Amino acid sequence: MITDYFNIDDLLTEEHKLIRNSIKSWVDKEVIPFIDKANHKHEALHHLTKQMGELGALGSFIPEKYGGAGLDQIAYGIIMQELERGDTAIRSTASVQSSLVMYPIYEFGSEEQKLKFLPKLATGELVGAFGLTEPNHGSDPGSMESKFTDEGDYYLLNGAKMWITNAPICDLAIVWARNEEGKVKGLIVERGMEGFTSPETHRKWSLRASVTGELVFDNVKIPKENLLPNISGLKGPMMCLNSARYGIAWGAIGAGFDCFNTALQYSQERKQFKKPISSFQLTQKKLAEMLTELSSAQLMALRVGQLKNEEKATPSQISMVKRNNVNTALKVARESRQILGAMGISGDYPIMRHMMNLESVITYEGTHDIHLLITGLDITGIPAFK
Ligand code: TGC
Ligand code: FAD
Repeated sequence: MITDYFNIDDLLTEEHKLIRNSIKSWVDKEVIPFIDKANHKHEALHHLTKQMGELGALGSFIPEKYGGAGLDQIAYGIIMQELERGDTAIRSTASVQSSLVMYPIYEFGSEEQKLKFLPKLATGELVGAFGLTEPNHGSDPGSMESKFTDEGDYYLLNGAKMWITNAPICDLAIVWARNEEGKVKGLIVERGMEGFTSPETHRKWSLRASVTGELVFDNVKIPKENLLPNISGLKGPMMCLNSARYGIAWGAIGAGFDCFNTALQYSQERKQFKKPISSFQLTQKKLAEMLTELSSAQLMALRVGQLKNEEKATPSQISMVKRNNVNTALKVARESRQILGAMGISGDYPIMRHMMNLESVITYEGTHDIHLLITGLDITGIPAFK
């Protein structure tokens, strides 16, 4: 098995390595033996969320005062990498909870909101969701239609969000909607509020061990203390996305290496024409190119992590690494599947499952093309998406 061609371990702290080993052992024991069946049955492994809380994998970068683990950004990345080696669905739950629910409450919330929600989100006692995408607005969230009005004692929320990870099972959702002045604001919508429903989206061929759904608001009364007070504008959800996209860049490495190592081992064992298929030049070309691209993805993720630790990472750098690393993992999954021949489509191996999952990852948190255009804007100063 090869996972570190450039001795990146030498750049990690002992704490980083300990964290990686503990998440890796947990994934080997609690995720890998059960995940193929969960995908076939289109069922989520909900009981894993609390276990991730015990491991410190929910809100790892949130200060300990609020129940987080108080770890740095590289530790967060390593956690996402190891979780996604198991399955994207597991990493998705951890990234939504950490970057899209705990992060906005921590960055934009009142002290009361932080104390009320963060410790229970950190343990997994509460499950959160993040509502930005709408039926008519995916890549262009700035045109969102969800809105709320000030009714004196409370806000009245109307609208709908679509394709929301963990919507059907969430206890609370961070929902982005416009106020009467047209400003985008964040609201904490809690399960049980009248008029709030969250139907499940069925028949997915990707992320089958994750629950996806809608968030529907029909005259939902939101207590005024549930408005996130310290943010206004699209910048709010976009800052959350910076954190989640960074984690995804690491997560993709985990899925990619799982495919690569499966293909490497298979190619050494499988014989055709009386020789291991790893001895053929075309197989070696595939393996060499995959390892080159995965190593480059690792180095990019680590560097963005260092910049994030110094609060210097730009949104465009994060877009570039999310796009590059997810695309790399998807290409590696496709090449690895070919090395296994027919066996590549079997649930006996993880490759096809990772490939199908990565087809969502290349779309969510900003599509492959939107991230390219963000880089284009950064280079030229011209937004080509408008
Ligand atoms: P634009 O006019 O460029 O910006 C509006 C305001 O937002 C600010 N901003 C950012 N701030 C921080 N970080 C970023 N990355 C930011 N991007 C924009 C910007 O400075 C401006 O602020 P201000 O103060 O001047 O008003 O916005 P636009 O409407 O032109 O859109 C730009 C675009 C297309 C790049 C952006 O909207 C985009 O990235 N679209 C993709 C949407 C997306 O990623 N959706 C993800 C939904 S969540 C999800 O998929 C979760 S999956 C989770 C899982 O299961 O793991
Ligand atoms: P569209 O925006 O309609 O794009 C369709 C195609 O058009 C894409 O190829 C896109 O690149 C292209 N395109 C769009 N605009 C341009 C342009 N200007 N120039 C060039 N090409 C363009 N959202 C949340 O808010 N919360 C979640 O928890 C969440 N979880 C998700 C889970 C899953 C499994 C999936 C699949 C999605 C999830 N999403 C979530 C939604 C996700 O963020 C959106 O699907 C994504 O942002 C793209 O939006 P869209 O699907 O509406 O595609």
